[in-house]
Amino acid sequence: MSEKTQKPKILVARSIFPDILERLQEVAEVESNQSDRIWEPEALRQALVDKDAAIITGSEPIGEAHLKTATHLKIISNIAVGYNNLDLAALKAANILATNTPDVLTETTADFGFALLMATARRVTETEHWLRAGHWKKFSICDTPLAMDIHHSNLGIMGMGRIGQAIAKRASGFSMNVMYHNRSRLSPDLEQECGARYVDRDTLLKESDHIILVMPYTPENHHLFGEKELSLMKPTATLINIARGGIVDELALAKALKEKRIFAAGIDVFEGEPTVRSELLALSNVVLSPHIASATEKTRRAMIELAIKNCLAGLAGLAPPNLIVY
Ligand code: 8YV
Repeated sequence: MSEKTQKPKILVARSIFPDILERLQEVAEVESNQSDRIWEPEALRQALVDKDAAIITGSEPIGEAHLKTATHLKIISNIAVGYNNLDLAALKAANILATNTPDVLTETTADFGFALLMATARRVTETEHWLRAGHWKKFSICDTPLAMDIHHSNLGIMGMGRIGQAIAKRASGFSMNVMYHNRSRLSPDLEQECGARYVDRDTLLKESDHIILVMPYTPENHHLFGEKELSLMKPTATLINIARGGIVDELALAKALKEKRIFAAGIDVFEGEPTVRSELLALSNVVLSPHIASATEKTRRAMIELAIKNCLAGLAGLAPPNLIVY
């Protein structure tokens, strides 16, 4: 705490809506980053030295090196549901709480997953580029870029948490046959509610017409989708990733797309984001988006509000609503 003001010192690592920042400034001494500059690890370490709390995003990795000099730090509040940017063992060792922002982004993220799936399978962006490039000279029944169907197709959901379940519910409106794979199986009631059946991973890979990745990124599933997994997919299948870039071996994916061993991919998250591999940029059968699955104003506001609520609760010695248990 700052002795002069008795207000807690909080780092807000990325730009947030000015009205929300102003409200936070009434109760805290805030170091903000409204210019959204990218943090070098050392600059982030220094910024944390005198802070009681930090509100960060998935783009700010926090590890032991940041924490050893952050002697006042009580809580790290992530503006994200995913928290693979946090070294939980280091946080635990330093007795620092961590929180995330689940629920408020579930439906928005599921909407986008579906949008990306549809854009990819129906070649929405690719055909728009084709039109803009002046290739549309005549109407043609079969000499037009032809797509893959969504309705009555097999959807495979990898990761059946809140977002996976929300995607499954949307799929029933398209009469899709939904299968899922997850660390643990849902209860029979929940499976019925989602209209989804549990299958092993290879069955999902082999039988799906569209696969969507929505599982958390952990060291165990790093490059889980590589050469071997892609080779099990149908040549007509699409792969959609709204989880984390590191789950897919991007070079293997680019090769499979180039050689038309799978039909297309829709990718919202990248291993080295915001840098996107030239191998992916060069392809037309991939829809690329800049990590925007949760990016509606309403949802981003809700995520920031929740991150602040978590942060202030932790600072007040109360249990934050979205404490990450480790
Ligand atoms: C975040 C996300 O906006 O919540 C997540 O895990 O991937 C996105 O909704 C992004 O990670 C910024 O923190």
